[in-house]
Amino acid sequence: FTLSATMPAAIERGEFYLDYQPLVRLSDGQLVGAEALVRWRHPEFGLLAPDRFIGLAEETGQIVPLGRWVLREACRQARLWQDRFGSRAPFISVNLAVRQSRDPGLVADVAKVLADTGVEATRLQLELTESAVMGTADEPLDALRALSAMGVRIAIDDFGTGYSNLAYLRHLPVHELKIAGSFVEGLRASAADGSHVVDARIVGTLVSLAHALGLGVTAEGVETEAQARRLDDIGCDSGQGWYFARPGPPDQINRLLS
Ligand code: G
Ligand code: G
Ligand code: MN
Ligand code: NA
Repeated sequence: FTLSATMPAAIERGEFYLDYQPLVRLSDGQLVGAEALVRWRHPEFGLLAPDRFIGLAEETGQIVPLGRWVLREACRQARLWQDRFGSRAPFISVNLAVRQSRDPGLVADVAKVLADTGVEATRLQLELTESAVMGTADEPLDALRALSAMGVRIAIDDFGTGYSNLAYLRHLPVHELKIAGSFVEGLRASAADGSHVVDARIVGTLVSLAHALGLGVTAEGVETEAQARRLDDIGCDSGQGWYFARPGPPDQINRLLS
């Protein structure tokens, strides 16, 4: 409703901001990346989480200007980390809505933001859902190929919850699979129906699949040390979740790297 109509003005007024959640290499605990997560400090409704407005923004098309703002803001921050930490700087991971992946201006937008902010393309990762990359249209795929050729990393978010065509996945310009937290949860739970055993096997299979395809793999929703250890044992490359850190201001990343 009105929430979406007011988005452009809200961008202008600086009501949106980004939190960053660390992505950690499981073998040695090194912070390697940071996922940017948008929040809206609404003057009337208070602090709004993305699930309150991202879907709405997708429906109305406001996601395109909002996504452009997110990308620019994330890259502005990435440049600060690049200057401050050099080769130890985390790469930045930005979520792209389906509608953005189909926007004809996407590749030019990304190229311009990288040029304007001076961020190396290899320090930017874009997270797309399975439905965004598995679509039948060629345009989004062409865009992903162009981005990949520039050096931008492409990750599939919430992997395992959509409809991935595995034969097709092989030919996609994708670098990373992010395993949905719902599967990772099974690495700690002990459900009476034994579903946790199945989830653990699924995680193992997804990690093997990623590596067979030559892709990196990140587990989301890691909440305990035991989960992190098991994921490392399974061979999962990276983890993200409350066990390492909640999404927070850029300063949290600065502290973790200092
Ligand atoms: O921050 P939180 O854990 O509440 O995020 C909830 C959801 O919102 C996640 O699925 C995340 O992918 C999505 N999200 C967060 N920030 C953005 C963004 O900038 N763009 C898009 N398209 N989705 C986002
Ligand atoms: O893009 P994506 O939907 O994956 O965004 C990550 C979402 O998951 C964010 O809303 C973030 O706050 C949430 N999240 C991050 N870490 C954890 C965690 O360890 N456990 C749970 N339950 N949620 C998490
Ligand atoms: Mn994500
Ligand atoms: Na996700």
